[in-house]
Amino acid sequence: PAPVRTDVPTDFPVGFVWGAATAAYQIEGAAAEGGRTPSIWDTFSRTPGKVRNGDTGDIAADHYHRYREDVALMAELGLGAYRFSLAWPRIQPAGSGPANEAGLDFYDRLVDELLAKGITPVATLYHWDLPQTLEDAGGWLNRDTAYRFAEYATIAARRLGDRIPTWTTLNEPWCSAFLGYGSGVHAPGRTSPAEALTAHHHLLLAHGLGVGALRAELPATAQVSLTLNLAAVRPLSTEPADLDAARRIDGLANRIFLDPVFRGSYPADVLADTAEVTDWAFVHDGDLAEISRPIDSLGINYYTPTVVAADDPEHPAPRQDGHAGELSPWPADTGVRFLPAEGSRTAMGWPVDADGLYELLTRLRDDLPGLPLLVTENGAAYDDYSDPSGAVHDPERVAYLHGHLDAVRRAAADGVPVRGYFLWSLLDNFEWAYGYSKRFGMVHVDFASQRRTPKDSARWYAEVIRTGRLPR
Ligand code: PNW
Repeated sequence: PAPVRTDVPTDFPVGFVWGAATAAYQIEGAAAEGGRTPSIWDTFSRTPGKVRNGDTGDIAADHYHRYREDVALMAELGLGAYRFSLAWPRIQPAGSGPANEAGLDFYDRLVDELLAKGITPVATLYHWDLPQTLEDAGGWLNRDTAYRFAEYATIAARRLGDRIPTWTTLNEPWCSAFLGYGSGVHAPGRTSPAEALTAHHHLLLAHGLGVGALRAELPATAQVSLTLNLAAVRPLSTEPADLDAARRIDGLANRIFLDPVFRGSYPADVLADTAEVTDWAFVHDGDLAEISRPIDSLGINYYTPTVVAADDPEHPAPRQDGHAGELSPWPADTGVRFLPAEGSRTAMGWPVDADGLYELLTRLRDDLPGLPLLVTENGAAYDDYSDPSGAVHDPERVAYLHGHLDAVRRAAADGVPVRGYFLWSLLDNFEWAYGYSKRFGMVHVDFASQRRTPKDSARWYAEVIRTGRLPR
């Protein structure tokens, strides 16, 4: 390869972190090894009809046994950082009480392997795999789960905190609350708007208590963060009714998280919009002070924008968002129609629209001045194809990444303090309710042989990392 010139500026800010992301249940496998107990996703994936083809994470990408090979792959691609999640049921199998040394040992080995290759570990404490024992006690409807989470955070930080510089409490609590308790397409598969809001608040409480627990254990230099899948909400038109639809969804998707975490209060309009669903009595005195403990950065996951319009009274929308047959995840009758953005679709059916990422980043620059941002997930599912030589081609993923990295570059140039980018995902993996039918990896996994093959997108990304530039 041509030597990289260091005398000319790159496209991205100095010190920009180039990474890739995964999550424990989606890649580890070894579901019954090393003292791990079942999580709500083991239970859910075993419930007929919940996951496509009856797929489970029992084996997944077998990362638990192949982590050395996977870290070697990351090093070959030149990754500066690796975002992964810790499995609570590995580290604290009963969901409370004693730590499981064998579980901690696995992450110990993984972290040491990363550090030996010069890759910075970025750990997420909770990427949806709640110990089933805690679900049996009420799961996220039980306030006590938030306190159990803080205990688990303490255990993890005590053992790994000397070597992991960046910690994230929760990944996408919107999905845990509203897909887990609203539409029911994620574990634990419940369908109650009131429960979704209860779970939402207890997840935020867990975040706040978790931040406190982490700060008490970690060195002062450690970074503590939260990852949200904020919606890039775009009204269909500037008609007042469409703008109001956008306000409602912005409230239920974004401000319902950002206001408590960064301002210490729930938005008044969201409380009003959900008044028929709940009286919010689950919010106790002192909770918002806990939830709004300062954090060092915000992680955002972005895939596609959310285009909304006022419901048409002539043609009222059913309680659905275009996901045929699914209940709405929204916790109130929103009176909103969800429309697809223009543009091509990924294999998930999600429209490709990189401007949404630019819009989201600049909005956060304006609303939360000075807060460092990380794109903790961005990427796309596509069917890839291999040629007779065994090479795996994924031109649509390359185009998707190019467009979205350009949006990050533009945002940084326009003053957004965006400090890094984590591609979702390093490996093809268990895509939740879609099982193994959707491939998000830049590295192909043959789930029969567990053979890894970097796709064209991986080579493309490695070159972007090496040069700090997008190809012209
Ligand atoms: C995120 N939605 O999930 C997760 O953090 C990853 O684990 C996942 O593999 C990735 O995005 C791709 O799906 C989401 O329906 C799942 O709005 C569903 C939604 C959003 C994010």
